[in-house]
Amino acid sequence: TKRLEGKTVVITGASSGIGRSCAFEFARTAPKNLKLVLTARRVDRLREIATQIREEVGEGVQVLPVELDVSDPEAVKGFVGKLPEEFKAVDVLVNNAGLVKGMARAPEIAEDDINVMFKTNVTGLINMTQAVLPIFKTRPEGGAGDIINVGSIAGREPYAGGSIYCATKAAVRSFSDALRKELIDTRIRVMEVDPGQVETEFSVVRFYGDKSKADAVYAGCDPLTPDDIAEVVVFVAGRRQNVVVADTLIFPSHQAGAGALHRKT
Ligand code: NDP
Ligand code: 8X3
Repeated sequence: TKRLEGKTVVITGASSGIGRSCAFEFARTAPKNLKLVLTARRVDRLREIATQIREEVGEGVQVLPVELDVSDPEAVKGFVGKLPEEFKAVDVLVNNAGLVKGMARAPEIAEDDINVMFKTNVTGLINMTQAVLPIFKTRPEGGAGDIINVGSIAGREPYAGGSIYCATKAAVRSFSDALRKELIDTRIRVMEVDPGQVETEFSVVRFYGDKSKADAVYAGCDPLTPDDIAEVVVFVAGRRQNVVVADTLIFPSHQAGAGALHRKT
């Protein structure tokens, strides 16, 4: 869509899965004039993605890979200041970086896992939002720009073995809903995209690198692909400025809730 032309889009967690797909989908949708700031900890991967995007859509999209750990508050505070001048006028922030660790139940949940989930999925997302909002607020009518937060079905329907992850995604939901109210007198849009089951590195990370445990999550299922979610993210960003797709929930056809999965045997 032409509406995205000329925009500067920042994506967190762009090195894999949904964030990576969002980078490609924005580039495909606005191949003539777009600036993409791709962030994650694995900057080598971001560089490869930048090359692949250039090969696919050409030079009309400027891609800047930036190493950023969203769970590091100082790094996030410094992020906007360090952006090259031509990438500073951020229009869209996709808060996608996030992770789950383990399936442990209380009182067996490892402190490190609790902390990393909260400081990435919640504090990281809040800090990124606070880093970018001052740019949005410089624009007319109280400000303009898009915050797109990747939540989860897990934030709406908590499940046993996911208490911390679910709590982090419920926090994303509360923060998004409160922020939308705080910004009601602006043109800043706060939009939440909540996926169900998507096959990415998510489960490999959950099971500490155990690929066979990760594969078992999707056995007998036909999960969403990260591109499916990226299409929704780019769709919401591409609506007319007065249209706020505040909330979305996306399942594959065999899913109807966090624990409601039909498996083919
Ligand atoms: P992936 O594991 O494939 O991707 C996660 C991304 O987050 C990676 O690019 C990773 O980059 C990044 N990330 C993790 N920690 C940090 C950090 N501290 N700082 C910066 N980036 C970080 O999983 P998904 O694509 O599935 O996950 C993306 C989002 O989607 C998450 O918020 C997840 O909770 C959510 N989600 C996923 C679902 C699913 O079923 N897959 C369903 C619902 C929601 P790097 O390691 O290079 O830093
Ligand atoms: C990921 C969905 O239900 O596997 O956010 O936790 S779930």
